[in-house]
Amino acid sequence: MHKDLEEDPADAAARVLEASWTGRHTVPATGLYPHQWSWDSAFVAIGTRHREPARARAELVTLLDAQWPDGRVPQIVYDVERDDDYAPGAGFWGAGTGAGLGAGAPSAGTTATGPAGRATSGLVQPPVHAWAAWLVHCADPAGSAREGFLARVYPRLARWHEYLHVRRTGAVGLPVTKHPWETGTDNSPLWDAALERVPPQSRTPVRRPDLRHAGTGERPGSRDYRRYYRLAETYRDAGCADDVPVGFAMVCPLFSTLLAVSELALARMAAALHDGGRGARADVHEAAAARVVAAMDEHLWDEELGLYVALDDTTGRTVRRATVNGLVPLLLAADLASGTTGPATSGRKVDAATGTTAGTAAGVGTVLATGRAERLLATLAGPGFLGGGPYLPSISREDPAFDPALYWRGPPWFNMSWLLLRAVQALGRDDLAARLREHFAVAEPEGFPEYTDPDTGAGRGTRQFSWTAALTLDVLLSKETTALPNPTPPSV
Ligand code: 2M8
Repeated sequence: MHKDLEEDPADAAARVLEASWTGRHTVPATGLYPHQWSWDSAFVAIGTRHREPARARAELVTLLDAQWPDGRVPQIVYDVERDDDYAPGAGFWGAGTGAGLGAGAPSAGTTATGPAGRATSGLVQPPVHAWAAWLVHCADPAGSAREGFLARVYPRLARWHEYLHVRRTGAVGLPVTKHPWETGTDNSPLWDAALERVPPQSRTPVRRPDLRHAGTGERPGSRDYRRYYRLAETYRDAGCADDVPVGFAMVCPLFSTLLAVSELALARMAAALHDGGRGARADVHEAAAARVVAAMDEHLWDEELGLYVALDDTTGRTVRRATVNGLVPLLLAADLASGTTGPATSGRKVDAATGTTAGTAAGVGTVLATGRAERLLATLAGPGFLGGGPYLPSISREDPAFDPALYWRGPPWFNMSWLLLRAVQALGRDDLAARLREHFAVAEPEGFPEYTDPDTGAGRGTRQFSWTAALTLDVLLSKETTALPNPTPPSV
């Protein structure tokens, strides 16, 4: 396009989202990912809320309409018309045929069943939804109130978290993922050792329509895919019941952090709904968040690496790899419960200037243990991450698996830059915030790629990727400096 005719980046981002909107939800990418994905929709709503708040609300409501009776929010809600374009498809889960798990099969023993009439995967994804719902509400409180949005989504989100707390909590009191697809960071080296134990054979033939849209050097290999299928088959054949071991049970610091932030978002919603006499209890959610963070602090912290690591719930051993997943807990270093960057009114105190925490009382606002925030900031600024190149890599440049092109094994992702941006903004670290914003400056020129090269910022994976566009829109338009802001006052 001629320079004079160049589009405003926010308009360009909004156009990507418009093009991927199906009328009920937004697809992550029209070619590679033609269905509704769980955490993608949450990130999409965070961006869409600025220009189309009603659409952002609809995005989340559509996803929650596919919630299973047991409370889980599925990884994928299939568009059965496009079942050949992505694998595994709805048929794999027995859905779309009217007889399978994702189509509301009758319950047998511990077998879980999907929502009637909806074709879904039986897996889940990281619980960023309640946080997204709160941000969506804050952007347009009047529209949200008109639609009764909070009252509509709060009970479903609370049941989703309850599913994670009750059915998915492992030996150390943290949520367990049953498949790399559940972590959202599928190909991360954090899952390598556990995946090695899974036989690389599946009964279902592996189809790879994804390779029509991205290079083989950018996507997981065929051996990994056979293991992915094998694991998914095992879980499916056990009726997606969570008391049957499937051979993969991993605790992830990213997943756990998002659960804690989302619990605090539920606490904000409960407080907002309380006036309406709906009986929602903020203190219950705050206590749940505090429990998750205390368990992370006790079981996932790696003093030598200076960040949080994953844990194999089967062996009880940590996976000592430095990845961006382990930096995301920095979100919990600011006082999220009060919605300010000042010291917490309860719990551990944070020094807003240094980001350090002090005190050890189990609190609900600022919850990371003493000194952790400072260490995390140093690791983020250090040679493995922002100190080693212009953009935030998905794993440390010092990790032996670091690969600048391979999906989740090096390339920077925009959702990770966004999560860390929110964290450092709340801690008043404008220097690091400016560094993270640089990633969003390449989004529009590179065609809103799925991820980028860590050194040049060149686009990788698919293009016109929805969460890249949505989070770019948020970075351009949001004035919030905390993860859990207060609702925008009506303009006069
Ligand atoms: C990627 O994961 C899917 C499986 O869920 C895949 O590789 O086919 C991941 O990047 C995941 O985080 C994302 O939600 C999904 C859709 O964008 O794609």
